[in-house]
Amino acid sequence: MRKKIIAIGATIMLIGLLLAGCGGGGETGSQASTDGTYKIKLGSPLADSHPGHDGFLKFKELVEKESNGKIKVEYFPNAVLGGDRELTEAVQMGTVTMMLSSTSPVANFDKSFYLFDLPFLFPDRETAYKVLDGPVGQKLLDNLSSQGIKGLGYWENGFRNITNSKRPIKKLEDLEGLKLRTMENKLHIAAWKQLGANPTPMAFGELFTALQQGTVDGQENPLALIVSNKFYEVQDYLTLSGHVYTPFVIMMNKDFFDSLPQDLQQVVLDAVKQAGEYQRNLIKEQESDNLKVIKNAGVEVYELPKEEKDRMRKQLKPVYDMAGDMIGDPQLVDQLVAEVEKYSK
Ligand code: KDG
Repeated sequence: MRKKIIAIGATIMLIGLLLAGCGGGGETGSQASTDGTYKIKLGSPLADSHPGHDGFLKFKELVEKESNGKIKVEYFPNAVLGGDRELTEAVQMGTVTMMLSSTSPVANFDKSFYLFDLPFLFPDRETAYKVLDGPVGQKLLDNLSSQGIKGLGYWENGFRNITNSKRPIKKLEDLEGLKLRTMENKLHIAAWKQLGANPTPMAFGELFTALQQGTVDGQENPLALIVSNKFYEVQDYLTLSGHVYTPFVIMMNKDFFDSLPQDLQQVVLDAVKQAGEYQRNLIKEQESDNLKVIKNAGVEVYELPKEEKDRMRKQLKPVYDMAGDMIGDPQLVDQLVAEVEKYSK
């Protein structure tokens, strides 16, 4: 009997050790270890061929150097720890310390994030940067704290473009009935319905297979993701529509961030900012090469004319009207629109 109890005890201890080693539930908040160092378990849903990966390598290098080795970053790219939703939940629980997500699925955690899902909002990426790095962007980051998340900053996902394997999309009517994968976001779904498409929300991790098997006709994403996840290999047409600008938001477990001494908090914030500038530049630099990769693979490429963008914007009026209610803060929408106007002059 005694032997049996000892064996059970040893098994429980072993499971505990394994869980701790895997960054399991016991690691919530991951405060300082006994030697005063901190470990950031960093998960990225991006492929290691995406500039977001270079951004995280830069973040790791900066944080480890500037903290004089007091912070160590253990980095897991290629969605090995999960996609946007799983990683956001893991960061809330503290089983993952830090991650990146498109802002659109984050609206399921804090509805103010629907703000960036308004189609044709930003005229160019410079305006987007100014708004994101200004008071409106900061307000949204602060809103995450009620979810147990510290919002650290924004990097670039980018302007989204439509790909599909049915037909060229040159005008609004061409979208009619197109089975289009969207992010899991009510505003995106409403917008695509309003434009006549048949939106199918789906996790990003399932998308390549869905396109390959024809479960959906198409999808929409920035060029960097179309290339790094090889969607161009299973799609025939690309329309440069730039219909919405999606940022990436960098998030950290709030208890972990709060447990850092102030100087190390600043090291983390500065590294996110610096690595973000680096990542934004890489995306810009690689844009024309990405387009070449897509064209060379035999994909037909179209530029959506301005008149068609204007027609789509007009068609989307009911969606803009309902956005205020979805976001639950009409003043914030007004502030955003005013900032966009101010910066885009
Ligand atoms: O790994 C990519 C994901 O982070 C995802 O957010 C990208 O924009 C995206 C999408 O379409 O899901």
